[in-house]
Amino acid sequence: HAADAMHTDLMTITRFVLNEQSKYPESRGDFSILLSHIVLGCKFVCAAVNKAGLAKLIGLAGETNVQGEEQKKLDVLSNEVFVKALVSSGRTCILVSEEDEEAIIVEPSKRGKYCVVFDPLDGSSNIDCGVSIGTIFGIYMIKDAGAARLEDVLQPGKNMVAAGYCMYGSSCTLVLSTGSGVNGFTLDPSLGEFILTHPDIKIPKKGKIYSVNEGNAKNWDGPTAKFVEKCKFPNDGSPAKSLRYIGSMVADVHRTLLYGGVFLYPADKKSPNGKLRVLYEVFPMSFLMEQAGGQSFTGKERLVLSTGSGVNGFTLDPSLGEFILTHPDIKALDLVPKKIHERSPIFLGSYDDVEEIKALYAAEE
Ligand code: AHM
Ligand code: MG
Repeated sequence: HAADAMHTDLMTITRFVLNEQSKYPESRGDFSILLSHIVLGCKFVCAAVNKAGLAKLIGLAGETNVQGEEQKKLDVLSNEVFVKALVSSGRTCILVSEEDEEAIIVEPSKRGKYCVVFDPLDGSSNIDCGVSIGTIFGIYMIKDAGAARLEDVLQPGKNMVAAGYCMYGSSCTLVLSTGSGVNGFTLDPSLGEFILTHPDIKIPKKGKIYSVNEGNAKNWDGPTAKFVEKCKFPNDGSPAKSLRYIGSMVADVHRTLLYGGVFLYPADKKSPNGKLRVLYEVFPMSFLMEQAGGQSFTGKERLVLSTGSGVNGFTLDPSLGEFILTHPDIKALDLVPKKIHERSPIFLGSYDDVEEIKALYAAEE
């Protein structure tokens, strides 16, 4: 039986990635080694998150630990674990973490060709009430690890070789793309292994859900406001969409990926660049969305015109007095970040729904 085979032929994440890599004869297994260190970090954070409530109780009883130190905050602890796991893999040269102001340039003796950008524990304001939180990561590869420079991570998201997230929810789920589709793995706690449970994830072409912090509505720009209005009061006979917003990007994006719909963190008057960070939030999630057949848009490009077949970007050439096509089909993954902690507005999800948002921004010009 197929079901029996599923239970006895376990496709672990390690086996899956080794299989994928074997398609490239030049591959020396570096990526698999790097990934196994990321997976270790995820397992550690998963265990720590599950014990968080308990640790608090123990902390209350014992006040401080043996060394007389206060309990480390979970996001600080997660960052330390990931940084150490990534450096000790011997496969990284530059690390950018949401928790660290500066990029970490790995010491020469431990360097490898990968740059990893990550948010070790996103949504940490949700920890104390037990809501799902997650780790987000993106991976770039450079040619010469010896000459690693900060510019090597200031690259558009489309140059990433892999991206993923791990969600610490009712189960622990790791979603990964190495550039050929998206696959989801669930941690089997009894084995301590991530098992392939969601092969080849494809986002529905159109969804029934929108996900946004509507408390910011008074500060939204026109196209964002129009889009959300349309979700609630569609004027084309389609049914109204449901609103789901957890306030934890990994959980909101995970639901969007599986059920379809859109997730947006738009610009507003108070935060003209939105809230989410380009390198380790916007890029990895956009990469996964595109790989799953959805799309991702920043809404930020001002010079956008509709040509009837989708949306294209044109820039006015003042010497010619003509609009020249410069950004065919503007995508979030085309952004080139200038700073490691740069922010951008983001609209991502089902292909058709994002297409609607793009059209509203195009009509604005
Ligand atoms: P954080 O990095 O400080 O945890 O903030 C990021 C989180 C995302 O997980 C989530 O999508 C967003 O902030 C929610 O923001 P808001 O509370 O403004 O809706
Ligand atoms: Mg974050």
